[in-house]
This record gives sequence, structure tokens and C-alpha cells, in this order.
Amino acid sequence: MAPSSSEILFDQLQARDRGALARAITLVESTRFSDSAAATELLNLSYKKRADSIRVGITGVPGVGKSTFIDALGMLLIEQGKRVAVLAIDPTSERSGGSILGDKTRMDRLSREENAFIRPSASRLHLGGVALATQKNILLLEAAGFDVILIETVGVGQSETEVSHLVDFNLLMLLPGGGDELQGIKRGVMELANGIIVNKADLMADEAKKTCAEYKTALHIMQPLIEGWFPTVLPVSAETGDGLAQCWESIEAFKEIQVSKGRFEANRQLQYEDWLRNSTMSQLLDAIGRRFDLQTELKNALEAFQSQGLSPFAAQQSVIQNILSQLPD
Ligand SMILES: Nc1nc2c(ncn2[C@@H]2O[C@H](COP(=O)(O)OP(=O)(O)OP(=O)(O)O)[C@@H](O)[C@H]2O)c(=O)[nH]1
Ligand SMILES: [Mg+2]
Repeated sequence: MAPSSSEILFDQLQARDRGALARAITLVESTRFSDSAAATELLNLSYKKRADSIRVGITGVPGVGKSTFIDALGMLLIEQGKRVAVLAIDPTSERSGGSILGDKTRMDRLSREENAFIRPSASRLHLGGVALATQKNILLLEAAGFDVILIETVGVGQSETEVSHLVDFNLLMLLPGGGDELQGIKRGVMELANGIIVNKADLMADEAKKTCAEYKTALHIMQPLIEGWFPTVLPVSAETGDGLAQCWESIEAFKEIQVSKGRFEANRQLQYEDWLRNSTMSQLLDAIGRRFDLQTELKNALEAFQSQGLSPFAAQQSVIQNILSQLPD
């Protein structure tokens, strides 16, 4: 039997064909129903033959130095013979429109490397949608031989939680000085971190050390997120490269522990279960929304509530009944 188009595309991916990677990403991000069978087949192949890799999420407030750090760390890893892919999850990119270009210029060394691949955030989607789509892109990148996947996320509250469902290691980037509130870091975010780095230590070496000590103390008070692992806290400089090698060593040490305890695969299994649940719900909701013009139904319901004296409950009931009455029994 002749190979299917997805099998051909998968072979091209494995042969590290960059054009094939771009086509593969377009295919799995397509919302056209006619693409869904081929996309699923490609993802099946990528999932079944998935290779060893590490997925690291890098979160922090805008300007903390995430892109600069990824550029420098990526170069270090490429020197070690690794292949590095960078994905961005940026819920603000749609609004500002500038951050994608910003990232490009700040990863200018990495973007010229044959063994690197950089993909900006798919901004047409809401945050949850971006995270769900990213899970699929990760598999494609791994099929294409990328063994380190770095995910840059702007820390604006919810995105840290979303990205923690995608990665093996959560790296939180902070600036020297200032308490949690100053850095816009909520307590829950710190609890998700497997490692913390305090960047721009070249500008403020003493302050960076002090901040590290403060976070170490704060972490000691907290219940450890993962048994047998105490999050590393390091001063670094993305600009000079100081501390980057140690940071990567700690990520590798973490992976080793997780693998040896059987938790590495177990964590990914949970993440796929999570994806299955959320992605199914979101796709079905999209499909129902399109099939029944949910937007118009909701607009009418809102109008009925706002100006026709209907209670919110009655307005909701009329939308649901309207839709359900169109379905066969
Ligand atoms: N001195 C110094 N400057 C740095 C360092 N890291 C980043 N910068 C500078 O800080 C600014 C912001 O860096 P980015 O890497 O773009 O920060 P980001 O976190 O990716 O920002 P967003 O993508 O907008 O969220 C740039 O001007 C960098 O040159 C560092 O370690 N030391
Ligand atoms: Mg950036």
C-alpha cells in the first residue's frame, strides 16, 4: 500500500526537513474539518515514536530577560550538540503586536542556527487554546529531532499554570530586589517553580545574591512541590552567560531524579490526560458554537436580559432550549 500523505510528512519530519515541519504545524493547527484526519494520523505517528526530550517552561514578567536568556542558553546547548526549539506562549501578543518582533531580534543568534527552531505564539487563540495547540506542536518538534523544547511565557497570572501542564521543568525568572508583589509574582506561581533564577546579576550582583537568599528562605517554608527535589535558586546573567551552565545542570539533575523515580513519564501521562479532557471540551464547544451560531444566540439572550426584563436564568434557558431543540432525539 502506498504511504499516506501523513506518513510521508512524518518521514520528512524525521529527516529534519524544515519545510515539512512548517507544513506539519500548519496542518495540526488547521481548523478545517477536512484536515483533521491527516492531522490526527500525523500526531499519532509522532506520539507513538516520540523520542527522548526535555521540555522547559520559562516564565517571568515582561522585560525580565526571558528571550535573552533563551538565546544564550540555546547557544550553549547547541554547542553541546543538542537541537533546540523555542515556542512562545504570549497572551499579550495579539494586543501589543510588537512582542513577536521583539523576540525575533532578541534571539538573533539562535534564529540563525541550523539546529534551532523558533516559533512565536499563535496569537489568534485565547490562552487556553494556545496551550492546547502547543502540546501538539511539541510532539511535532520532537519528531523533527529537537531534544530541548524551551517555552517562553509572559507571566501574567494564568499563563504559568497553563504552561505547567506542558513542561517537565518550570523555570521562574525574577529580577534582583523587590518582594513578590513588586515582581508581580503570585504565591501560587512560586509554588509551581522547579527552579528560580534571578537575572541581570551583572548589573546588581549583591542585590541578586540577596534576592536568591530571600527566595531560598521563602521556599524552605513552603511544602516541597516534588518529593526529593528542592527548587534551585541561582543568580544568572543572560547578558554575560554567567550561571547558565549551572542552571542547565540543575535541570538535567531534576530530570534524572524524575526518571529514576518513574515520575517523568507519569507526569507526562497526566499532562496528556489533561489535554485529552480540555481539548475535547474546547473543540466540541467550538463545533457547537459554529453549528448553532452560539454567538448570535448569546447576543439575543443578553439583549433579552438587558432590555426585555428577562432574568439571566430565563435568558439562559431559552438559549439552551433553542439549541437542544435543533438536535435529533
Ligand atoms: N544587563 C542585563 N540586561 C539584560 C539581561 N537579560 C536581559 N537584559 C535586557 O533586558 C531587556 C529585556 O530582555 P528580554 O529578553 O527581551 O526580556 P523578556 O522577558 O523576553 O521580555 P518580554 O518578551 O517582553 O516578556 C533587553 O533590553 C535585554 O537586553 C541581563 O542578564 N543583564
Ligand atoms: Mg521575550
